[in-house]
Amino acid sequence: MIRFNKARLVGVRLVVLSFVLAAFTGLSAQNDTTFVANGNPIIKYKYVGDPATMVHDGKVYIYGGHDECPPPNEHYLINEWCVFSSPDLKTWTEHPVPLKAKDFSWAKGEAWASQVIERDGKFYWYVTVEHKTIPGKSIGVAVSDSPVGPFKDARGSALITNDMTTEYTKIAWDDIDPTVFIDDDGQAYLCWGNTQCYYARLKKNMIELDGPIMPINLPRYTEAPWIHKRGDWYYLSYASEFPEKMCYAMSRNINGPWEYKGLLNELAGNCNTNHQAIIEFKGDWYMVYHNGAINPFGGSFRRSVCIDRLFYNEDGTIKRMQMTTEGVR
Ligand code: FUB
Repeated sequence: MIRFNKARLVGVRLVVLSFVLAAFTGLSAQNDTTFVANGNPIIKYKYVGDPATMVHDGKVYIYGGHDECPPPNEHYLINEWCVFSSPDLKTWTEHPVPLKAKDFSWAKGEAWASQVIERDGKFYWYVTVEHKTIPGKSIGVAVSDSPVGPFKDARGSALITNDMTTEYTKIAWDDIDPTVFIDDDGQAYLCWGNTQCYYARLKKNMIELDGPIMPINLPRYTEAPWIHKRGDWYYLSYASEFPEKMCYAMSRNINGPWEYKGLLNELAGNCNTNHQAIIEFKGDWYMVYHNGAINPFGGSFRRSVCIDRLFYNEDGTIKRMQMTTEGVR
């Protein structure tokens, strides 16, 4: 039998209370908070989903949405995005909340998936939000001089709205989950979509499209595209079916054709989405994703960020990732 003395009980209650406060009260991080990851999930004091990663100046940055839906409710309640940085994937710092969905004056709210990229010393954050006047989800872009913000709306209007893609699908939630990629020749691309995957060129200013929206047809595509490059291969990983598994395709050209290569990750534990990001850091490759593993409230709408190693075969294909509770360090 486990015996708690009074002081220990007070300590346990304080931990539980701070978790509940961080997770469900809508209180935003105000100061830097440093913690050491102890296996997966790496962030245990609040729920964060849809991790997007960036490596910059020797540090890994994770950007994700703060899942705030209190149990027993089961829906997305995400008002703000969070940012975490680490020099070694072990010691992490959460920085003050750098961006909220309502920082976009034209948005109703709903901070869904996003990604940050650096260009010429500025950081561009592509986000999914619900538009106030154009029904459906939209993609906006915010900018900052620092990877940890604060970020501000870079355009004053949405970059992508639902009415721009109705020739491909009539649903209101297809324009979500932006991923951004800058090719070796400096050309930037935005790729996104639910049900249908889209991509378009971005101008050098990173805040305007530079050409038409084009479809990418991928087998059993659901959402969450992520583009990365290794050697001469381009990789497009994505969530497939529902509940989601991660799949991927490869190409020698960013414009395709994309060849489907199969499963990258099985269903994430206790969560119907998986939302991956892939990075190379200090010579090793990692997949950052979410699951619903935190007891007792974790689940599809209270998600947690995990990191595991990714390994390639000689021919450039990727080995099936193994999700672990031990994590990477
Ligand atoms: O966080 C809301 C949605 O859940 C994201 O946009 C999808 O990728 C899924 O993870």
